[in-house]
Amino acid sequence: MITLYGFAISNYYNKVKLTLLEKNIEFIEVTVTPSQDAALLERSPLGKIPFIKTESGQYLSESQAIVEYLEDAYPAHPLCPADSYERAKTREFIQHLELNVELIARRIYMEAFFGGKVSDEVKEDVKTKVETGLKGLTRLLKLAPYALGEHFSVADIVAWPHLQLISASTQIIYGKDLVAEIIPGIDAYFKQMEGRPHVQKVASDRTLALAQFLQKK
Ligand SMILES: N[C@@H](CCC(=O)N[C@@H](CS)C(=O)NCC(=O)O)C(=O)O
Repeated sequence: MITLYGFAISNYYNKVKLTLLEKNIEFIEVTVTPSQDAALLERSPLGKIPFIKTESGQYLSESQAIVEYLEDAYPAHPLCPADSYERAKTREFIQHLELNVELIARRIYMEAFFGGKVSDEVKEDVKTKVETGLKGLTRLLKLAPYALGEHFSVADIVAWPHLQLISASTQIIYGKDLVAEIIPGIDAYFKQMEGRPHVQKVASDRTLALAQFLQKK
């Protein structure tokens, strides 16, 4: 059985967890926090989560590599289009969202969610770049009704946890939700996604994990 390591408040962890659930792959979860511990670095080269242990006992990190491994190794319940161009378009969407939006917004999470402080310069820089990134994303997004069209795909599995977090963090830091402002129809999309039983499971585990995390602080 696959083992998924990490914690349920992480959007990257939830991307892999939702993939496992939607593909109906059996797995167990082991809570691990990121660290520079030698034993962890053996399994995840930068000490980040999520990472998995495969059924044959091999470790793999980086959520996108994991998702693609799961798609290749467990072809039932496919989450990527069969057509090569459409597959590449799905990857293009994911890379754009992660590199040009999520990784940038991540710089304000420390203040938005974890009681830290971020300078005004960083906040301004993040705002400009996230707005640009989100505007680019709207040129790829279809929301018809899924992220990239008629079919639920890995694009939805990535869009849901990342966009929700970016939406919440920008609301807290800027007093306005940049995601809702720039992507018309995103609230209806979130609601539709939350109608899916596996999304509900990931969301309720996240709520529980967040409450436990805040209690420990
Ligand atoms: N590119 C990585 C990002 C994973 C990531 O940033 N994970 C965060 C938790 S959400 C982490 O481990 N942070 C600790 C660190 O950056 O040292 C992936 O897709 O898996």
